[in-house]
Amino acid sequence: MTTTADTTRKDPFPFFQEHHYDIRDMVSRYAAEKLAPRARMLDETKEFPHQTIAELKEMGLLGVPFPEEWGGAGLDYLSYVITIGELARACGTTALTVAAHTSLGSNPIYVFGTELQKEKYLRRLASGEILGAFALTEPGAGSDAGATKTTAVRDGDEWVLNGVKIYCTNGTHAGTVILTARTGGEGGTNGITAFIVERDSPGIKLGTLEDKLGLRASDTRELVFENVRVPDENRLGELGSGFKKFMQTLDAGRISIGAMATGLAQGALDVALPYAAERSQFGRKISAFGAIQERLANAAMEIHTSRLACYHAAVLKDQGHNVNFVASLAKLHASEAAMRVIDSCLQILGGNGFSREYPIERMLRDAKLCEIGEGTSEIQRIVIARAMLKSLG
Ligand code: COS
Repeated sequence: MTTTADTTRKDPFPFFQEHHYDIRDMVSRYAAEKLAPRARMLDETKEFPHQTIAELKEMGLLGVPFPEEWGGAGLDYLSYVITIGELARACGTTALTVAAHTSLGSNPIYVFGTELQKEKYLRRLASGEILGAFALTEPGAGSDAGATKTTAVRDGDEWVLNGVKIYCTNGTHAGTVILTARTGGEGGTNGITAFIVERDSPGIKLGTLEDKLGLRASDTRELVFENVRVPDENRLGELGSGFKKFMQTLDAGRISIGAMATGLAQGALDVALPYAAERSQFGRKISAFGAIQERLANAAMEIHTSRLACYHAAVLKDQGHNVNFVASLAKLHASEAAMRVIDSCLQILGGNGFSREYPIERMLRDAKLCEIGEGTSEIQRIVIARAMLKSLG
């Protein structure tokens, strides 16, 4: 079957270096051969993809943007964003699992961690020995991330954590959880500190495992912290700096959610394009109808602009720029475009698109998360508008 995978692989990007083409080809091939055939089963059984994670570990894809000295692949953020896009093209669950592990569960330790924390945790995370999770959201602190109620109270050389975190991706299977807790003050974001907690620490209880619309085999878990003791050496950064560290982490993470949305949209077009070229109605291939051509062209345009926005943000991040504004732009555009593209591709297939025999209905369900996770579209618009207003001085 001819797919747009072949077309895009030939497309050169002016800012790609050889290793970007290499990783794109490697992940794309792996995703088409191994992930695509498993994706429906994962969606139906909701079974966490342990086998896939083991394979990704072997391929060095669980620590793409981290230096080799810390167990990573020694590549850049653009390589990581390319990886997430190609994984999502075949399996959204796998892409989200890797994204949460890498940019949320591991990157804060790489960026903000002490040498000891990197030695103890980053090496194992980046090599894929353990998975990482990130716990920010609470029942009363969703978009309003600063409303964190989880507390950390100092007791000698330790901190005692109490609280409830929800929607922790990889929460069940992670080796470490990076979380925020209130360490002082009655409110406000300056009383929040970040900690690295070992997932099997006494006092961590597994709460609800979410049953979701999409990304059904991705592990989304409530974690309950009851008098969990964490050594002060596991505090990630200065006291009171946790909110800002998490915001910076999300700035980078949002690029990968944009890439995931783009990959899902590409995955839908990969199915709809050859379908339109092969399917006949009224004595003609449906690709001969203007209505179908318009859908195909719009899908290609939206995917192209989404991909460029995500790659642009990733390159700026690799160059050391603040990506707050461009990451939100990329995520917002790519996630909303993905919903339009996948819906349109589903429409091209008509009844077949609505059927579970084809993967597009799953991609539509999976893509919805990209408009919500790591900050809703409403939050992205707040971030973008505030950045523009701030630039006025
Ligand atoms: N990088 C560094 N610092 C940041 C920052 C960023 N991206 N965003 C905000 N800050 C700083 C601000 O500069 C401010 O610093 P000062 O106190 O020194 O002035 C502080 O953090 C508080 O910022 P702000 O007043 O903007 O906080 P708000 O409570 O208004 O919240 C939003 C800001 C809405 C952007 C934030 O709550 C958010 O991103 N919410 C969505 C959370 C989310 O994505 N959840 C999904 C989790 S996925 S597991």
